[in-house]
Amino acid sequence: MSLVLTEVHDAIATITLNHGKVNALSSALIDDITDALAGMQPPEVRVVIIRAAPGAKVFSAGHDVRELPTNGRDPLTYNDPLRKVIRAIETHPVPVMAMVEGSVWGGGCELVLSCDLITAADDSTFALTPAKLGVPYNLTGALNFMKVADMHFIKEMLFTAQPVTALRMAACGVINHVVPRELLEPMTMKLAKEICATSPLVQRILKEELRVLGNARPMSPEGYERIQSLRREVYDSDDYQEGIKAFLEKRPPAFEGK
Ligand code: LCV
Repeated sequence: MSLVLTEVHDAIATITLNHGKVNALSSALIDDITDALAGMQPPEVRVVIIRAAPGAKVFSAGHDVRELPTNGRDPLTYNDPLRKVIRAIETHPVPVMAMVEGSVWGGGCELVLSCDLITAADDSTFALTPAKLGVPYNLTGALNFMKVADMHFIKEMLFTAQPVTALRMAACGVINHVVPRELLEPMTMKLAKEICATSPLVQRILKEELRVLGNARPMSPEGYERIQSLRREVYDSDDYQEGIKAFLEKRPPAFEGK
Protein backbone atom coordinates (compact mmCIF):
# COMPACT_ATOMS: atom_id res chain seq x y z
CA MET A 1 0.00 0.00 0.00
CA SER A 2 1.30 3.45 -0.85
CA LEU A 3 2.45 5.59 2.03
CA VAL A 4 0.93 8.68 0.40
CA LEU A 5 -2.56 9.52 -0.82
CA THR A 6 -2.80 11.44 -4.08
CA GLU A 7 -5.50 13.32 -5.94
CA VAL A 8 -5.76 15.87 -8.73
CA HIS A 9 -8.64 18.36 -9.11
CA ASP A 10 -8.65 21.21 -11.62
CA ALA A 11 -4.87 20.93 -12.20
CA ILE A 12 -4.15 21.12 -8.45
CA ALA A 13 -2.47 17.91 -7.24
CA THR A 14 -2.29 16.91 -3.59
CA ILE A 15 0.14 14.47 -1.94
CA THR A 16 -1.00 13.54 1.57
CA LEU A 17 1.65 11.89 3.74
CA ASN A 18 0.06 8.74 5.13
CA HIS A 19 2.81 6.85 6.99
CA GLY A 20 1.54 6.11 10.51
CA LYS A 21 1.31 8.67 13.29
CA VAL A 22 4.47 10.64 12.53
CA ASN A 23 5.26 10.36 8.78
CA ALA A 24 8.91 9.49 9.47
CA LEU A 25 10.78 10.01 6.18
CA SER A 26 11.75 6.41 5.59
CA SER A 27 13.16 5.42 2.22
CA ALA A 28 9.80 3.78 1.47
CA LEU A 29 7.82 6.96 2.17
CA ILE A 30 10.30 9.03 0.18
CA ASP A 31 10.03 6.64 -2.78
CA ASP A 32 6.25 7.06 -2.71
CA ILE A 33 6.53 10.87 -2.53
CA THR A 34 8.95 11.01 -5.46
CA ASP A 35 6.86 8.52 -7.47
CA ALA A 36 3.74 10.62 -6.82
CA LEU A 37 5.57 13.80 -7.87
CA ALA A 38 6.80 12.11 -11.06
CA GLY A 39 3.20 11.37 -11.98
CA MET A 40 2.12 15.00 -11.48
CA GLN A 41 3.39 16.75 -14.60
CA PRO A 42 2.27 19.80 -16.58
CA PRO A 43 0.01 20.63 -18.36
CA GLU A 44 -2.43 18.37 -16.52
CA VAL A 45 -0.95 19.52 -13.18
CA ARG A 46 -0.13 23.18 -12.53
CA VAL A 47 0.66 23.09 -8.83
CA VAL A 48 1.34 20.37 -6.22
CA ILE A 49 0.41 20.60 -2.53
CA ILE A 50 2.20 18.37 0.00
CA ARG A 51 0.28 17.93 3.27
CA ALA A 52 -0.34 15.61 6.19
CA ALA A 53 -3.75 14.15 6.98
CA PRO A 54 -6.30 16.76 8.12
CA GLY A 55 -5.96 17.31 11.86
CA ALA A 56 -2.47 15.78 11.99
CA LYS A 57 -0.58 16.26 15.27
CA VAL A 58 2.71 15.61 13.42
CA PHE A 59 3.32 16.74 9.83
CA SER A 60 6.59 14.77 9.71
CA ALA A 61 9.02 13.54 12.36
CA GLY A 62 11.85 13.92 9.84
CA HIS A 63 14.42 11.39 8.68
CA ASP A 64 13.61 7.88 9.89
CA VAL A 65 16.22 7.65 12.66
CA ARG A 66 16.13 3.85 12.43
CA GLU A 67 17.54 4.18 8.90
CA LEU A 68 20.53 6.32 9.90
CA PRO A 69 23.70 4.27 9.32
CA THR A 70 25.75 3.36 12.43
CA ASN A 71 28.53 1.55 10.56
CA GLY A 72 30.73 4.56 9.78
CA ARG A 73 28.94 5.53 6.55
CA ASP A 74 28.04 9.15 5.87
CA PRO A 75 24.34 9.48 6.88
CA LEU A 76 23.53 12.26 4.41
CA THR A 77 25.18 11.59 1.06
CA TYR A 78 23.95 12.70 -2.37
CA ASN A 79 21.87 9.54 -2.82
CA ASP A 80 20.41 9.46 0.70
CA PRO A 81 16.59 9.25 0.29
CA LEU A 82 16.15 12.62 2.04
CA ARG A 83 18.49 14.29 -0.43
CA LYS A 84 16.61 12.70 -3.34
CA VAL A 85 13.19 13.98 -2.28
CA ILE A 86 14.55 17.51 -1.65
CA ARG A 87 15.99 17.57 -5.18
CA ALA A 88 12.75 16.15 -6.62
CA ILE A 89 10.78 19.04 -5.08
CA GLU A 90 13.33 21.69 -6.10
CA THR A 91 13.48 20.51 -9.72
CA HIS A 92 9.78 19.69 -10.16
CA PRO A 93 8.54 21.68 -13.19
CA VAL A 94 5.54 23.20 -11.40
CA PRO A 95 5.36 25.04 -8.05
CA VAL A 96 5.22 22.73 -5.02
CA MET A 97 3.48 24.08 -1.92
CA ALA A 98 3.74 22.77 1.65
CA MET A 99 0.51 23.02 3.63
CA VAL A 100 1.58 22.39 7.22
CA GLU A 101 -0.37 21.41 10.30
CA GLY A 102 1.20 19.71 13.29
CA SER A 103 4.87 19.59 14.23
CA VAL A 104 7.71 19.35 11.71
CA TRP A 105 11.12 17.93 12.64
CA GLY A 106 14.60 17.73 11.14
CA GLY A 107 14.62 16.54 7.56
CA GLY A 108 10.86 17.16 7.49
CA CYS A 109 11.65 20.85 7.96
CA GLU A 110 14.09 20.77 5.06
CA LEU A 111 11.43 19.07 2.94
CA VAL A 112 8.93 21.85 3.80
CA LEU A 113 11.52 24.60 3.33
CA SER A 114 12.47 23.20 -0.10
CA CYS A 115 8.89 23.78 -1.28
CA ASP A 116 8.17 26.94 -3.26
CA LEU A 117 5.49 28.29 -0.90
CA ILE A 118 4.58 27.36 2.65
CA THR A 119 1.24 27.83 4.42
CA ALA A 120 0.91 26.70 8.03
CA ALA A 121 -1.64 26.39 10.79
CA ASP A 122 -0.97 28.82 13.62
CA ASP A 123 -0.37 25.94 16.08
CA SER A 124 2.31 24.25 13.96
CA THR A 125 5.96 24.17 14.98
CA PHE A 126 9.29 23.58 13.25
CA ALA A 127 12.50 22.14 14.73
CA LEU A 128 15.93 21.68 13.11
CA THR A 129 17.35 18.69 14.98
CA PRO A 130 20.82 17.63 13.71
CA ALA A 131 22.53 18.97 16.85
CA LYS A 132 20.04 17.15 19.08
CA LEU A 133 20.73 13.85 17.31
CA GLY A 134 24.47 14.30 16.75
CA VAL A 135 24.08 14.22 12.96
CA PRO A 136 26.59 16.16 10.78
CA TYR A 137 24.18 17.82 8.38
CA ASN A 138 25.41 18.01 4.80
CA LEU A 139 26.46 21.06 2.78
CA THR A 140 23.45 21.35 0.46
CA GLY A 141 21.14 20.92 3.46
CA ALA A 142 22.90 23.75 5.29
CA LEU A 143 22.71 25.88 2.13
CA ASN A 144 18.99 25.17 1.84
CA PHE A 145 18.50 26.59 5.33
CA MET A 146 20.65 29.64 4.48
CA LYS A 147 18.61 30.34 1.35
CA VAL A 148 15.33 30.79 3.22
CA ALA A 149 16.23 32.64 6.41
CA ASP A 150 18.76 35.00 7.89
CA MET A 151 21.85 33.55 9.49
CA HIS A 152 21.15 34.37 13.15
CA PHE A 153 17.65 32.86 12.97
CA ILE A 154 18.88 29.67 11.30
CA LYS A 155 21.79 29.39 13.75
CA GLU A 156 19.38 29.70 16.69
CA MET A 157 17.20 26.93 15.22
CA LEU A 158 20.20 24.70 14.48
CA PHE A 159 22.18 25.28 17.69
CA THR A 160 19.22 24.97 20.09
CA ALA A 161 17.28 22.30 18.10
CA GLN A 162 14.18 23.68 19.80
CA PRO A 163 10.76 23.90 18.07
CA VAL A 164 9.90 27.34 16.68
CA THR A 165 6.33 28.50 16.10
CA ALA A 166 4.91 29.06 12.64
CA LEU A 167 4.24 32.68 13.60
CA ARG A 168 7.96 33.20 14.40
CA MET A 169 8.90 31.48 11.10
CA ALA A 170 6.52 33.80 9.25
CA ALA A 171 7.89 36.87 11.07
CA CYS A 172 11.33 35.83 9.79
CA GLY A 173 10.03 35.53 6.23
CA VAL A 174 10.27 31.75 6.05
CA ILE A 175 6.55 30.94 5.89
CA ASN A 176 4.20 32.69 3.46
CA HIS A 177 0.94 32.56 5.44
CA VAL A 178 -0.01 31.41 8.95
CA VAL A 179 -3.75 31.00 9.62
CA PRO A 180 -6.00 29.13 12.06
CA ARG A 181 -6.25 25.44 11.13
CA GLU A 182 -9.80 25.81 9.82
CA LEU A 183 -8.63 28.45 7.31
CA LEU A 184 -5.50 26.59 6.21
CA GLU A 185 -6.99 24.66 3.30
CA PRO A 186 -8.99 27.64 1.94
CA MET A 187 -5.90 29.87 2.13
CA THR A 188 -3.73 27.26 0.41
CA MET A 189 -6.30 26.59 -2.32
CA LYS A 190 -6.66 30.35 -2.94
CA LEU A 191 -2.90 30.61 -3.58
CA ALA A 192 -2.93 27.44 -5.70
CA LYS A 193 -5.73 28.80 -7.89
CA GLU A 194 -3.88 32.11 -8.33
CA ILE A 195 -0.81 30.14 -9.44
CA CYS A 196 -2.95 28.16 -11.91
CA ALA A 197 -4.11 31.42 -13.47
CA THR A 198 -0.65 32.59 -14.56
CA SER A 199 1.71 31.38 -17.30
CA PRO A 200 3.04 27.86 -16.63
CA LEU A 201 5.97 28.41 -18.97
CA VAL A 202 7.07 31.55 -17.14
CA GLN A 203 6.58 29.89 -13.74
CA ARG A 204 8.72 26.95 -14.84
CA ILE A 205 11.64 29.14 -15.96
CA LEU A 206 11.36 31.42 -12.92
CA LYS A 207 11.42 28.40 -10.57
CA GLU A 208 14.52 26.98 -12.30
CA GLU A 209 16.27 30.38 -12.47
CA LEU A 210 15.75 30.89 -8.73
CA ARG A 211 16.95 27.34 -8.00
CA VAL A 212 20.12 27.74 -10.09
CA LEU A 213 20.84 31.22 -8.71
CA GLY A 214 20.14 30.10 -5.14
CA ASN A 215 22.63 27.24 -5.49
CA ALA A 216 25.31 29.28 -7.29
CA ARG A 217 27.90 29.45 -4.51
CA PRO A 218 31.68 29.41 -4.90
CA MET A 219 33.42 26.62 -2.98
CA SER A 220 36.98 25.40 -3.54
CA PRO A 221 37.72 21.67 -3.80
CA GLU A 222 39.97 22.10 -0.77
CA GLY A 223 37.12 23.75 1.14
CA TYR A 224 34.73 20.95 0.18
CA GLU A 225 37.20 18.26 1.19
CA ARG A 226 37.91 19.98 4.51
CA ILE A 227 34.19 20.11 5.36
CA GLN A 228 33.74 16.46 4.36
CA SER A 229 36.67 15.53 6.58
CA LEU A 230 35.15 17.45 9.52
CA ARG A 231 31.78 15.75 8.89
CA ARG A 232 33.45 12.32 8.92
CA GLU A 233 34.94 13.08 12.33
CA VAL A 234 31.34 13.64 13.52
CA TYR A 235 29.64 10.61 12.00
CA ASP A 236 32.61 8.50 13.20
CA SER A 237 32.26 9.90 16.73
CA ASP A 238 30.86 8.37 19.90
CA ASP A 239 28.43 11.32 20.04
CA TYR A 240 26.85 10.29 16.71
CA GLN A 241 26.27 6.77 18.04
CA GLU A 242 24.99 8.22 21.33
CA GLY A 243 22.47 10.48 19.55
CA ILE A 244 20.87 7.56 17.74
CA LYS A 245 21.08 5.23 20.76
CA ALA A 246 19.45 7.83 23.03
CA PHE A 247 16.64 8.33 20.50
CA LEU A 248 15.94 4.62 20.28
CA GLU A 249 16.12 4.27 24.08
CA LYS A 250 13.76 7.27 24.41
CA ARG A 251 16.11 9.24 26.66
CA PRO A 252 17.99 12.54 26.33
CA PRO A 253 21.43 12.13 24.72
CA ALA A 254 24.58 12.58 26.84
CA PHE A 255 27.05 14.15 24.40
CA GLU A 256 30.71 14.24 25.52
CA GLY A 257 32.20 15.99 22.52
CA LYS A 258 34.08 12.95 21.31
C1 LCV B 1 11.85 6.97 13.32
C2 LCV B 1 10.27 7.79 14.78
C3 LCV B 1 10.68 9.13 14.51
C4 LCV B 1 11.73 9.32 13.57
N1 LCV B 1 12.29 8.22 13.01
O1 LCV B 1 4.85 9.94 19.28
O2 LCV B 1 17.68 16.77 10.69
S1 LCV B 1 18.44 15.69 11.29
O3 LCV B 1 19.81 15.70 10.92
O4 LCV B 1 18.20 15.62 12.74
C5 LCV B 1 17.76 14.20 10.62
C6 LCV B 1 18.67 13.05 10.90
C7 LCV B 1 16.39 14.00 11.15
O5 LCV B 1 15.42 14.41 10.55
O6 LCV B 1 16.28 13.27 12.31
C8 LCV B 1 14.95 13.06 12.86
C9 LCV B 1 14.64 14.27 13.74
N2 LCV B 1 13.28 14.07 14.31
C10 LCV B 1 13.03 14.31 15.62
O7 LCV B 1 13.88 14.68 16.42
C11 LCV B 1 11.60 14.02 16.09
C12 LCV B 1 11.62 12.75 16.92
N3 LCV B 1 10.24 12.36 17.28
C13 LCV B 1 9.59 13.01 18.31
O8 LCV B 1 10.07 13.97 18.92
C14 LCV B 1 8.22 12.49 18.61
O9 LCV B 1 8.11 11.19 18.07
C15 LCV B 1 7.13 13.39 17.98
C16 LCV B 1 7.09 14.73 18.71
C17 LCV B 1 7.38 13.58 16.47
C18 LCV B 1 5.76 12.66 18.14
O10 LCV B 1 5.62 12.34 19.51
P1 LCV B 1 4.46 11.34 19.94
O11 LCV B 1 4.53 11.24 21.43
O12 LCV B 1 3.20 11.74 19.29
P2 LCV B 1 6.06 9.00 19.74
O13 LCV B 1 7.25 9.80 20.14
O14 LCV B 1 5.55 7.97 20.68
O15 LCV B 1 6.45 8.30 18.35
C19 LCV B 1 5.58 7.32 17.81
C20 LCV B 1 6.48 6.30 17.17
O16 LCV B 1 7.20 6.91 16.07
C21 LCV B 1 8.58 6.75 16.25
C22 LCV B 1 8.78 6.64 17.74
O17 LCV B 1 10.02 5.99 18.01
C23 LCV B 1 7.58 5.80 18.13
O18 LCV B 1 7.87 4.48 17.77
P3 LCV B 1 7.43 3.26 18.76
O19 LCV B 1 5.93 3.38 18.83
O20 LCV B 1 7.93 2.04 18.06
O21 LCV B 1 8.10 3.55 20.08
N4 LCV B 1 9.28 7.89 15.69
C24 LCV B 1 9.07 9.17 15.98
N5 LCV B 1 9.91 9.96 15.28
N6 LCV B 1 12.18 10.53 13.23
N7 LCV B 1 10.84 6.72 14.20
